[in-house]
Amino acid sequence: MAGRWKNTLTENDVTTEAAFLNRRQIMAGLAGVGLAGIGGAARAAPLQPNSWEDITSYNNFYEFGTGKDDPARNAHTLTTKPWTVKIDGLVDKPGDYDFDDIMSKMTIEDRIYRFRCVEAWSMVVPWNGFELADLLALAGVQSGARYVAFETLYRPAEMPGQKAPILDWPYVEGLRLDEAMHPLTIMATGIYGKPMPNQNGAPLRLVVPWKYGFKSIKSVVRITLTDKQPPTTWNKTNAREYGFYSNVNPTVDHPRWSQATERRIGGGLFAKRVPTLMFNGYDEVASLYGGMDLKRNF
Ligand SMILES: Nc1nc2c(c(=O)[nH]1)N[C@H]1C(S)=C(S)[C@@H](COP(=O)(O)O)O[C@H]1N2
Ligand SMILES: [Mo]
Repeated sequence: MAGRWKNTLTENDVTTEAAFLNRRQIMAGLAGVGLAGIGGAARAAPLQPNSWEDITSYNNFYEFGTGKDDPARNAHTLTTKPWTVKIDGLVDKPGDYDFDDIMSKMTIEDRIYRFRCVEAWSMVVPWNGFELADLLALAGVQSGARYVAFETLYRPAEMPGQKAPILDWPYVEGLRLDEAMHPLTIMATGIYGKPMPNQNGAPLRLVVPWKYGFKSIKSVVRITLTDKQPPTTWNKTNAREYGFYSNVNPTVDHPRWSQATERRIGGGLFAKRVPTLMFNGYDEVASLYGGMDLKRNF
């Protein structure tokens, strides 16, 4: 359990973003924090984290209902101990990885990230978690792997939303291997130094801050390395509206609404919408998409 709850900051401790800057982020100089003067990040809205209340009461987690307040109300039924993550496919060491065992091997960091839902609302979340690349290294990625597929728990007895065919359960997501290996991509295991609340995807969920929120799959039980682009839930539901990449892009509108601006949760009833930034402000990922037509590969 070494390091599991080494981040004991509470909400009250987070007065400035500097409180959450850790050494690794400073060294990297690019880990998505709003350091003035570093590239596009300087243009981004200041990273004043949303409150614990905002982050844990306004959620999308259709396994517990489709209303924004349903997950907070219903997700207490989810049991997360014991929890195993099956890592399989093109890896050297496939198997069932115990959550506590994973935690004992990973370095838990603080990452304050902007979070932008495809529905055009946003938050700033002070996550705790580890880099997905470190977990994949544990399993040993084989040379033929090109994509990573993710799967959420399927347990209708504890996830009442799964009793209705709202989505094609279990919820699945996917990344290209280079996206998965990018240092900004984390498996989040907590918020504000507390274990991940059920409604936010306990005990561990993906966070890919430059992509729309639905890519950040919750309560992950399986990670599969493959050589083919995996199916993804919202793309299966409506391929015209939700692509595989789903990078935040203010110049590519959703067929039914503009993506140029966003509503920051917690800003109050009369808060102005703020401009949405390309890659949600994480310009350092642009090189992953060199030569790609991002209007076609939305
Ligand atoms: N398994 C699962 N993961 C999911 C979802 C879901 O319904 N089921 N919703 C997605 C969407 S649309 C968003 S915006 C984010 C919301 O994360 P949050 O509730 O922690 O803000 O979770 C994503 N991950
Ligand atoms: Mo979303």
